Amino acid sequence: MQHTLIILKPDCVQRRLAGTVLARFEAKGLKLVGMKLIQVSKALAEQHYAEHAARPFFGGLIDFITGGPVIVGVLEGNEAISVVRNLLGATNGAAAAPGTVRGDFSISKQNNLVHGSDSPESAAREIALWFPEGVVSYDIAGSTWVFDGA
Ligand code: IDP
Ligand code: MG
Repeated sequence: MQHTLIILKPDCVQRRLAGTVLARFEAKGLKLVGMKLIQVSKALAEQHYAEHAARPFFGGLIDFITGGPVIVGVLEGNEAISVVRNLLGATNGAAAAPGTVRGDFSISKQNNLVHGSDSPESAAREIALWFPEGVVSYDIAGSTWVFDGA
């Protein structure tokens, strides 16, 4: 089972699409093991997006992600990292495939609603950064109907 970090970005919260997006993750079979609504500090935003520090859009991206509260969470499930990335779709909402979160709800490169970790290394780094207190371990009754181990 993998863990992956999701961030429902300020546009998602402000557009009141958080429940809609979370419903898609739950319906897929992913389990929430961490979740909180927070106002992100500039320092945390810059750490999270450190790999993009030299990009021309970096300043705007930091303003965007700190421009309103976000809901940050950790999802658990079989192949959770790639499953979430596939549910999100391409970075540019205008090009993302219909049926994906970005393809259905975003028409922007920046305001694309949700972040998902892109690799096991990123997931480990991001979960430690956003959830230093750790996540919750629990069982969901009947989970073998969702994933049988194969
Ligand atoms: P990802 O979120 O699909 O992994 P990245 O390339 O890692 O995409 O970029 C991180 C975030 O930076 C994107 O989700 C988006 O919000 C923003 N971003 C990416 N490319 C651009 C751009 O060309 N202009 C403005 N914002 C961008
Ligand atoms: Mg990325």
